[in-house]
Amino acid sequence: MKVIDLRSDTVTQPSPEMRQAMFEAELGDDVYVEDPTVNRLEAIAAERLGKEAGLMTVSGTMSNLLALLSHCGRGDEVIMGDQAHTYRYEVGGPAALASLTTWTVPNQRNGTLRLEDVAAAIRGDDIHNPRTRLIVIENTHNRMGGVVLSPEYIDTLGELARRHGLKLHMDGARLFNASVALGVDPRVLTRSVDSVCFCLSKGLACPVGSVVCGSKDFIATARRYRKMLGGGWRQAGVLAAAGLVALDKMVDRLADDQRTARRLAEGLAALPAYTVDMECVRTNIVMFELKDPRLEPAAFHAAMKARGVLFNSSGPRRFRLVTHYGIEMAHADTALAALRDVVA
Ligand code: TLP
Repeated sequence: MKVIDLRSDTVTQPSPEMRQAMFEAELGDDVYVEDPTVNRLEAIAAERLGKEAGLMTVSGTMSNLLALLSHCGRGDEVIMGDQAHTYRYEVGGPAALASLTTWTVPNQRNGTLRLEDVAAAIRGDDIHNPRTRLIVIENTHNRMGGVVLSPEYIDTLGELARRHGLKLHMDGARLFNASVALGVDPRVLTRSVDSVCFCLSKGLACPVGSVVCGSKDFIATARRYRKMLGGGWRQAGVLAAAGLVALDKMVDRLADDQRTARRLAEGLAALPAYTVDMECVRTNIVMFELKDPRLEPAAFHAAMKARGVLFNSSGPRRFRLVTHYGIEMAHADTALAALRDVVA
């Protein structure tokens, strides 16, 4: 039985071209900043996002942590969404490793933070308060279902941050999914942020890696913190080589993942056992609820697994499907047939 793995776009396997590039990669010691393949990837990534410099890291989690460490000092406060990956899924790193306090404001259905909520969360100049330093946004927004923040919204938030002397970081783990969905250059989405990271190992299908970008000074600081965290990784060009192929060949195909996700969402919406918020289906993520009260979520999940369809849960009766390189339309149709079958 062919397993249709919709748990995440992190499960993607590198393309044959990536494997070949990894095999042939020119290497050096990246702690000495001498790996030519890593250096090339960092320069190209920074250029694609309109920033001065880039730094390749192990993961999205590490890139976000480096951004928090580099923008903030011990005891400072960061404003982020209550559904942000940095708040929910990064193992408490901001508190445990960066000594930061977090003020969460509610993520709206479209992934935004309301400007008035952010403004109200900024601390006044009072000796009792921690200093607010940073705002974090996420684009696309994972828990809100892969929704996309618009350039206009990001620009307005950027102005608000600057007015209050704050920095703005974008967790752009799936930034290219956002730029493809909007049909805009990624720079349009990053022009108002001080730093941004994106993942190589999600829709771009690399085996490992993320790149964080920002000013030269910011990256110099992040590079020191990366070393401190044990992330100085020597001949990392074997991984960066896949990243170079990804930036060249894997960005445009993200539109296919969007179409496959749409097909899944429309198929689910047509079945009375499920609900899907179609307005939130914008990229490669589909969130749906199991409405049928006869089925226990655990039994439903197990029945789908037995039919070879894997996905993660995202709430008591809420589930997430993620499309990616390796998931074709035919797989979506097979998954839909199974979803129909288990509630028949
Ligand atoms: N997300 C993973 C899980 O951790 C939930 C997934 O399967 O979606 N930012 C965002 C918006 C993410 O979705 C993720 C990974 C990260 C950061 C962290 O990236 P990694 O896994 O490389 O540390």
